Amino acid sequence: MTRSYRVDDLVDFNVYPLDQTASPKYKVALSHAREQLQHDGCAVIKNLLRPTAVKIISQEIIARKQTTHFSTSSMNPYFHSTNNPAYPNHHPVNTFTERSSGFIPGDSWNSSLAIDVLFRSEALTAFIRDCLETQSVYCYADPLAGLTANILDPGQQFAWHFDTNEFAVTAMIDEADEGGLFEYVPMIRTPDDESFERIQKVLEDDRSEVKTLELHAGDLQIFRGRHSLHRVTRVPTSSKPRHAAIFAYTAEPGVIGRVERTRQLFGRVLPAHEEAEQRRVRSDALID
Ligand SMILES: O=C(O)CCC(=O)C(=O)O
Ligand SMILES: [Fe+2]
Repeated sequence: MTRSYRVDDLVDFNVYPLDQTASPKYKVALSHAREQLQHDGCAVIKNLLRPTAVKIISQEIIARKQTTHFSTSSMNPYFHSTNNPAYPNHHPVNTFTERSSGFIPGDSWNSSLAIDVLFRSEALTAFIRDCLETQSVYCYADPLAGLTANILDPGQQFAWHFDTNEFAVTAMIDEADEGGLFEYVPMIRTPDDESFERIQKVLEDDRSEVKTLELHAGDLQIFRGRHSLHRVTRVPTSSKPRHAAIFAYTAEPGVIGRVERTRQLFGRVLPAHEEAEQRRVRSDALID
């Protein structure tokens, strides 16, 4: 399928010259993002998308909204919904919160769409690598979870959780009028420390470590979601829906999500998930 858009149709290279890494404007944007990421694992690139790109991607999302998989469930931060007797009751593994939001899956898009052009753009991926100060940034190879739109219809929320993939990039497309806020606790766990006690406090509504992000339509958020607990607060029934494009990246190439989590998020698995389960490619040993 031919591409109908180029990255510079979607990102104004006069403002963010992703193609000119030696330019002063690029360097300013880069150092600002790096500072934010070093500080708390989260950076916002304001108005990265042209207003026309926001409109186009909004239409692409709305046109595929009927393919959203909504799966209301009570889940722990690791996306499990059943009690685990190996852990006590007042423990993150056995603390369950409502998740009612849904995803438009990766196989709803095609390469002619603006959302797909942006996700797979070498210029954007290179900028993200630069921001994260690593060479290891690969588009998440999962055919359903790599490129998604997160949908919160009125009344819905996305519970506290950790991501499977190391980095996520969110392009805010349609904001809620109220609620639908992204909240996070920066770097609450590390590959060697699950931090169950601090996590339990957050799940019990201790707000002392919680940050709320200002994210508006056209902004891009770069986020280390594997180590920072995060959620999207409820969109009230009086609000319009919240739609965000989610670009998932991994530190290793070829990573595919687990069968159980895929079934829960998307209601189905593809042969690629079954195969990957046999030969798991993972970059850490965190519980999930
Ligand atoms: O919609 C968002 O802002 C973030 C969603 C999220 O945390 C996720 O998709 O894992
Ligand atoms: Fe997440």
